[in-house]
Amino acid sequence: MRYWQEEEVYDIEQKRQVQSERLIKTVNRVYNNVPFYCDKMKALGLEPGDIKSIDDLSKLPFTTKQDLRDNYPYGLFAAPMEEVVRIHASSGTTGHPTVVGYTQNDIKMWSNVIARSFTAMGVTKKDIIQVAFGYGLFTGGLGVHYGAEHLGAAVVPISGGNTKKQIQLIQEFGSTVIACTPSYALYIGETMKNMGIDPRSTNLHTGIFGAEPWTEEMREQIESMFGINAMDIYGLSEVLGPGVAFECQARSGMHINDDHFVPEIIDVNTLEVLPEGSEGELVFTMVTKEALPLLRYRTRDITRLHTETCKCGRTLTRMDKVTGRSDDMLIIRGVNVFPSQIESVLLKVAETAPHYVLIVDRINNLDTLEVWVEVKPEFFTDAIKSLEKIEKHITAELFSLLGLHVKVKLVEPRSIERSEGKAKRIIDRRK
Ligand code: DLL
Repeated sequence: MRYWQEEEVYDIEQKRQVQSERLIKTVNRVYNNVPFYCDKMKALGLEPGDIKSIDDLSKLPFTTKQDLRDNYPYGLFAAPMEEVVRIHASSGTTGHPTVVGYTQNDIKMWSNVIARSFTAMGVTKKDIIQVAFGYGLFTGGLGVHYGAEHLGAAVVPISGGNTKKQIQLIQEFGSTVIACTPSYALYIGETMKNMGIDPRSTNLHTGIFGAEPWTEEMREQIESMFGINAMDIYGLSEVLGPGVAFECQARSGMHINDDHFVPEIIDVNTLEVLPEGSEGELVFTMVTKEALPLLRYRTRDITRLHTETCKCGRTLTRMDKVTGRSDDMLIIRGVNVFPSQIESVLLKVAETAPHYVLIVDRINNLDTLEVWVEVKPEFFTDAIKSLEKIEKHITAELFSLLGLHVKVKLVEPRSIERSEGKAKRIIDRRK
């Protein structure tokens, strides 16, 4: 298999050394330039000199999304504005958005890790990459764009939405790769079918999907719909944007670009670092970023880490597919439920389409969960009995997985709103 650069196959000692050198530099940088970190370190009785290698990482303070909001917009920047060349922001549901910045070197690093990621997915400079992630304050579009150009591929910067145009360009420009959210890919495929176009008839060979959780079952649906390889790309604005981690063709978890973003898994309650292989919250320390190097940023994403060498030969730490965000975890009558668990059940049912929403409510002080899922047009019938049979089947499957009685409601084909970006799958009526 091909690599983009040698950092992907560093041995343990080389990696430790690079991470340690970079961490020391970063700690000095934030201590001297970001009052927030200087205060936090002093409060812990820490000086930059106390951080001698990557083994000292856990001594450092955590950073949360709230810290970014409290220091809105530029309070955590570690570079002067004259060195900042790009600003992105992620819109939160509450309060200020979080604002992130990049220097020229940050943009170079970003392009490089994207080129690395695409190479691992089997994408080359010969490809025509249709970028259907949103361009703008969202990091998806421009992040992928610069990396795809750096790889040398031809970029079609269409951004998200405008689905008929997407389809026209896939056909007429002969795009070989599409990058978007997995839910948008489904929407594009469905629209093609409605227009009488076979989604398997195009030049597409690879889809690069991310920005939201998706299950293996969703991958199978997308792959068979388009006849492509559906590859996973992970990232978050606060750390970089897309390209923090990527899947290789061995499909054995996602490789974290850990020469730039050093990962840890912590217990959400005790905040202790957990041993390799344990499930917990993913935390990143950015050791090469100049404009916004955050220490131990709590992602809220739940996953596991693995450090053994991958079948592809890369030694970059791997993370499992994200199960969900700790803030998306529903606690229904004491049972922890991730939307992804429900998705994996729904997508195995032959009669239902991969379009669903979860409605959470509180009735008489009890949390309730309803699952609304679309029936495929060919199974939609007026015969209540046959619909009831499908509902019962799904209810039983969910019960056997979750140990929880969930109300399942089948809804008409195409009645659930489609998404051109991140799908909104939870409607919480408790708030
Ligand atoms: O979604 C960056 C991105 C753009 C990643 C394009 C991949 C592709 P945010 O809007 O800040 O940034 O959202 C970050 O999205 O913490 C995860 O919860 C979720 N997420 C991103 N990628 C994946 C993925 C971008 N591959 C949040 N699988 C993260 C599961 C993902 N969840």
